[in-house]
Amino acid sequence: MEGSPIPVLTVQTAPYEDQRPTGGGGLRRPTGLFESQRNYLPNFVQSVLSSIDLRDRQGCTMVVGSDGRYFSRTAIDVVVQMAAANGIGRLVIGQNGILSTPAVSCIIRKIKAAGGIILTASHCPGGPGGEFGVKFNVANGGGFCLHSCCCNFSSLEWCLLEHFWEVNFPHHHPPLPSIFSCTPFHGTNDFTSVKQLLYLLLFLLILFFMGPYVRRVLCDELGAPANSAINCIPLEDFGGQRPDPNLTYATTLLEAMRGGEYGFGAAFDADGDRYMILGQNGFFVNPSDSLAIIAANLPCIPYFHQIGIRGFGRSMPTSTALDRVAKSMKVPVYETPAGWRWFSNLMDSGRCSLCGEESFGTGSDHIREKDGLWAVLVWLSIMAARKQSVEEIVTEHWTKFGRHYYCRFDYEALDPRTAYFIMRDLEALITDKSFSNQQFAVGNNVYTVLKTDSFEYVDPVDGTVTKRQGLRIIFSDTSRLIFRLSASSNVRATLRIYAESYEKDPSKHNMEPQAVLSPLIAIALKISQIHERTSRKGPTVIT
Ligand code: G16
Repeated sequence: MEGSPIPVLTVQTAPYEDQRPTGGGGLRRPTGLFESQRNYLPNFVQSVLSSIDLRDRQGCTMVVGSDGRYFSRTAIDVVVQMAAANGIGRLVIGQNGILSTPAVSCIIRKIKAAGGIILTASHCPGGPGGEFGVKFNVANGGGFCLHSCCCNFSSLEWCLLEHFWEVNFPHHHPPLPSIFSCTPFHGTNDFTSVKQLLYLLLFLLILFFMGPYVRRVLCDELGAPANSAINCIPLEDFGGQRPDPNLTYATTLLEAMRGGEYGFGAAFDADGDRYMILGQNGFFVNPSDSLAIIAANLPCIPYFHQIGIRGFGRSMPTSTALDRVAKSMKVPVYETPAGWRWFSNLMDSGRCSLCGEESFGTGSDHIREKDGLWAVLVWLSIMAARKQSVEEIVTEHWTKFGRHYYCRFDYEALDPRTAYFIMRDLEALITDKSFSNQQFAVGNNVYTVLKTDSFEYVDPVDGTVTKRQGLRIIFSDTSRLIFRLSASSNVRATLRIYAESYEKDPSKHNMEPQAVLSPLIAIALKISQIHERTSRKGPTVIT
């Protein structure tokens, strides 16, 4: 076997129209499509591999990991065989095929790989009836959006490799699949005080495939009791649960925390980039608040002593709570379109130290992905440094900066044409001159339109202009309504409505977000006519 060339097999194929890039970071579809459509996965993998310049591809190293969901092993087989035929020199694969998205980003950077392929559908359900997906990260560790190459080839090349799961290939040429421990590097902190805290604080983490990471980092290294981590064994169907860390789907955690026994609770999504934090009695930390609170407490985190705080980033729909903190710290804030990849340029150019999105993602420039476990470790560090509970930290933050009430309504699985026309008509309405200064009276509230636009992002690093990233209505009291179409949804469309309002008065900080935001939501429903036009009675998910 040593040094022997591996025969390459050429297979004819035809493009899939639905794999053309739509602006999302990768491909996410029902698992059944990957299983039943000929070459559905190989076509996309070929697009990914072809997007790497031939000179960079020959003999390079790539990282491969999955969230362990159903079809992952089959998919890794495909990736390995196609990588071999496409000249990749070495593949670094997670143990049992598992690596979280932040771990892939971290490993790519540490070992200077050309890129990585992550087999995950993130927070979407797994199993044969669930979803599957492929993401591609490039040499800086950040996610990449394929532009055009999905349909530019008519054949695929394979190397027929067998048994690479079991066999070590020390001298094989090419490739060298090396199995990598899936629990690397979380070294951005000093955890002495967190260790002390974990002896005092009963906490509960709900995990899907994050078990290996949590066991190693939180239980083995930091001494959290083993029984504080639940759902630790990676399952192909996530035990029938949806691995989506929010109040709608992480109900097991919510119920357990409501019992009052535990002081800290966290949930992750399947690929470990999203997280949700709950305090005792189920106290919910809104992700936009979490970002602002982490920003305000960065001096508790030793990593930021070393590198300094250069700037903050948030996606446009994320609440402006971060902006108040940034102003007080005299740190710039970059407002980007939704999606983590927009932060990459900012971090690569040294402009951004911490960033986040309302969709339960926070991270820093230690890697180029959002990092759920990192965010949990930061929260534990803040609690240890301040010797306060989750609720005390959040309410003190509101008292100091004011509270940004926030919620998001998702209308999922809409007919794409209907969703498109709703957005088109809404854009025409709100960008019409007659809409500015318009007043909306709802109950005792009157909202005056201050500014409207279709959000456009000018990348401060390379000057690239990206248009039509969501419709924004900003009212004179700084309340905001945002409408956008999801870029990561399936063949059906998802329309999201985001509502935000600001309350400075601490005596009004204990209200239910949906009650506070109901007048704004009423305006959103009225101007979009979404219920009338979709025959829906309400959103599918509220976060
Ligand atoms: C959604 C969220 C974005 C997020 C993206 C990818 O996009 O709104 O904030 O960046 O998912 O998340 P993940 O990496 O966990 O799959 P969209 O376009 O559907 O709103």
